[in-house]
Amino acid sequence: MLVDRIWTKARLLPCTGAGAVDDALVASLDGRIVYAGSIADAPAGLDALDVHDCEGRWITPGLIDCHTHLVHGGDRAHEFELRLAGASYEDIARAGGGIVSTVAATRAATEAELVAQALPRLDALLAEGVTTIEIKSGYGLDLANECKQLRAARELGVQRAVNIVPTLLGAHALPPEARSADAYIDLVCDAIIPLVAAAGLATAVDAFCEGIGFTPKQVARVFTAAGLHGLRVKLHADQLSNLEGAALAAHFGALSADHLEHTSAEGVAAMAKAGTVAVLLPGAYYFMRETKMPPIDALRAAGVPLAIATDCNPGTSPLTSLLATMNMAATLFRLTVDECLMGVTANAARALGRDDIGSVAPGQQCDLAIWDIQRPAELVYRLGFNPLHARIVKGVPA
Ligand code: DI6
Ligand code: FE
Repeated sequence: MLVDRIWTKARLLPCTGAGAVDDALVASLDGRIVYAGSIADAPAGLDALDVHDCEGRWITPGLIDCHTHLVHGGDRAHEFELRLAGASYEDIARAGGGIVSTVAATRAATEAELVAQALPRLDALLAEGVTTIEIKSGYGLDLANECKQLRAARELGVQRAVNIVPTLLGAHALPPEARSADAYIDLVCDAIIPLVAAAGLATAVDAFCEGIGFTPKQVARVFTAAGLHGLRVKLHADQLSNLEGAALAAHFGALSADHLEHTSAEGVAAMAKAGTVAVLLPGAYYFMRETKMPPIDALRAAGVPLAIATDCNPGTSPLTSLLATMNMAATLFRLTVDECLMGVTANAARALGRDDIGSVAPGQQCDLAIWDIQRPAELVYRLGFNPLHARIVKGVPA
């Protein structure tokens, strides 16, 4: 059988649930994996014009950052200084800073400017083996500007070899011109969701369920509208307080509930029942100097899949390293190495509703990361060191 490319003499961490394979080979044809396993078991006659000798390096699935706010105008370095001087995130938000200041900068930027500002952040992630990134809107907060942000996200996938998964986060914050939160939710449900769905600009709808965000009732309206327009849902849930966001997300069959620092036992049980993925965001926990950990043991015991992501955003997680995020998940949240690696591959794919990426197995899209390491734990263990050797997207070295 003649295929497009073969990577051979590798060690393979397939992230399928099966164990690592020594003396491994991966073959791709038309952007898909056609064989992944031991060299000895490969089909006889498997050949390609392009054969890469991996010299014992490790192959993992390309990494997936399943929760980011990568596209936005400006930064909030000054707000960081204010927080260092003692102001709280909520103080700053109530005083008109916080999310709303990023909204002003995002509205003022053109689509091309948003792309240009996001590219260095994107490149930092790609340099560490990321092949898929979820990108949320949520700094436009009106129809034109939410669409501008989502189009900028899509354009990033044209300018770089990466899969972009766009999410509409219309219900992120109250825009300054809104008459009331309910009036803004009307706009999200009646105008923004239908038009974004019709234009194919997003595959899921997210919301910020929080005292400084939207109430569970308002989120329920947003999720109902999303369902009517064929979009999946996910939720910023229980980050700063427990509004039973995890249970709400699960009730709507959410792909994921994210953050979860204050999630209750009922919330965990509801997620387990609904198959909702827990997306842990240790970067936000770190930058906010939180002390309340998500209920990791309970999530584990209930069998809720754990994903981890950067939450890259200008306010609470200005983080563009998924390797550092894995280290934080291990050090701060005590995830095992295996949980960290599944959290940025197979479980991250699941949090995005994708069954075609996140593992190295026949039929999967051929997105790979090849690493100069002796054992997978090295990807979690170091901080500020990048052992990426090569990144492959849809079967092509990127
Ligand atoms: N939770 C977060 O951590 C980010 N958004 C959200 O809903 C923060 C976004 C920001 O501060 O700009
Ligand atoms: Fe977020």
